[in-house]
Amino acid sequence: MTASPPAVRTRSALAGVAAGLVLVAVAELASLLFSASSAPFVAVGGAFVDLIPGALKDVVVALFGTADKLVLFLCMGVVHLALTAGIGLLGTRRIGDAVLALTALGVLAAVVVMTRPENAPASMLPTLLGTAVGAPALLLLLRGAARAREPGDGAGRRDLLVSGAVAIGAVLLGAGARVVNAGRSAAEAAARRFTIPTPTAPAPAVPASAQVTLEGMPDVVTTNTDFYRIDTARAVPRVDPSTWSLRIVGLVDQELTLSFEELLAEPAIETTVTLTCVSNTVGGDLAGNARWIGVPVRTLLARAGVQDGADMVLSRSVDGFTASTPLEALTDDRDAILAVAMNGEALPPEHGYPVRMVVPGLYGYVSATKWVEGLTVTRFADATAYWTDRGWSEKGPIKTASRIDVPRDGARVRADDAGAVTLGGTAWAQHRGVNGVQVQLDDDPWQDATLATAISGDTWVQWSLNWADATPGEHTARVRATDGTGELQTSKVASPAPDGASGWHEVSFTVR
Ligand SMILES: Nc1nc2c(c(=O)[nH]1)N[C@H]1C(S)=C(S)[C@@H](COP(=O)(O)O)O[C@H]1N2
Ligand SMILES: [Mo]
Repeated sequence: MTASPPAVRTRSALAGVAAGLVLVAVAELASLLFSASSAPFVAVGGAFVDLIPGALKDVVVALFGTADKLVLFLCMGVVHLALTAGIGLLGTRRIGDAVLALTALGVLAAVVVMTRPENAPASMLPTLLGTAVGAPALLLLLRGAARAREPGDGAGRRDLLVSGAVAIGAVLLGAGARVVNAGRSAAEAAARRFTIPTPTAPAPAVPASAQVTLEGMPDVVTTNTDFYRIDTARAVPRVDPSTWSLRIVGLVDQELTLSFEELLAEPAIETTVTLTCVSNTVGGDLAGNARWIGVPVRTLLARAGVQDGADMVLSRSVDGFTASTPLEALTDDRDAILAVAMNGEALPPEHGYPVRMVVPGLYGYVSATKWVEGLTVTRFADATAYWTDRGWSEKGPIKTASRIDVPRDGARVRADDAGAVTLGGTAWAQHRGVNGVQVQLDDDPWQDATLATAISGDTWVQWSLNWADATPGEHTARVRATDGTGELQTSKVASPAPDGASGWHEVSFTVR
């Protein structure tokens, strides 16, 4: 009896599926030894959710409601089955090609896992391990499937059974690991749960008019998942709040140590503050705006009693990072806080859980210490911080900046029915506020943009400009802002080092 090619194909496809399941199952199992977030299933799903456009997300949520995650995972499962069956089919011609393809898929998944905000390079290991087991498994299973070609080989059916058994075993093992992992994630989340203090001074609600409603505009309050992340940590520090404490030392009358519970018992305030990274380039997106709840630094410093001669506070993170903040910025009326909550939730681990500093008006590298555990009251003359030791400026007030978000550089846009094109963007000059934004189209005179409602002088402001008679063809738009003191944003082009980029942001676009 001669096995027909369709039989070979079925067996090869099943071999691919089985090996693909082995890959995922081993990776899920291995991730139990690492962090729950190093499991490929959730990481790839998260990356996928980040990639799909907001409009599509809305449709999915509208259709499936709270089952949206389940739908996502089912879709991923189907795509995974189709891909690995295809890889198995590749093996009917050359087994080596199929093994290579599965390896490539595994490595790609590992890279996706690593790029998740909560992960570090080491989190690739479970997926790589899964690939290291899945690829040889595919080789063996495909060899078995190929034997079905040979006449009179009764082993063919046995190989089909082997593939099936491997697939079922992998599903059971993987599902078991997934359940344990999900439980662990939930436990980790529960451990981070604490009663967020009710602010004695809540921030005023963010008015709807702070958001420019224009396709492509960023959210005026950045979600925690969209918030940019910058730090020197190779792996996100995991801090246990039950053993965490904050020590205030240096030029103080009495040193102070506060446990997390004691910090939470202090009167807290709520502020909306836009953080910005000094590394942000002109037009870049290393800025984010959030509502923070925390304890004013000045009340704790006052209790410790700052001595004469001090002009700086060196904040230190559990991972050794330090920032030098001018004492004045922590004691004046700008509401610098030790934040414990971000947009109504405990700080996400990658944004400093359990406690970070938030200081309006200063770049992050001199003020926004995450996982903070120590404040040393000192002098600029006596101590230096992490980035100052690496050539960055000792002080880092945020420079006035403005950005065109819509249209994107290089975009092709269609004028609306009235022949108009609307431009939109963001401007910031934290703690000075933004007085105005102007836009220049090609070589036309500068026009005043319409400012959306400002949340406060410590946050960014969105703007829009209706270009009523947009002409088809290539155009350039340029933007500049004026800060709350009336000073125009400088046109002088500077790169980020040593104290922040400057210059006017410009985009080119085509009107069709
Ligand atoms: N512990 C620690 N805190 C840190 C840093 C860091 O490297 N380590 N980077 C700072 C820098 S440069 C910036 S811009 C902000 C970014 O905060 P975010 O990641 O929450 O956006 O964190 C600051 N706090
Ligand atoms: Mo930064």
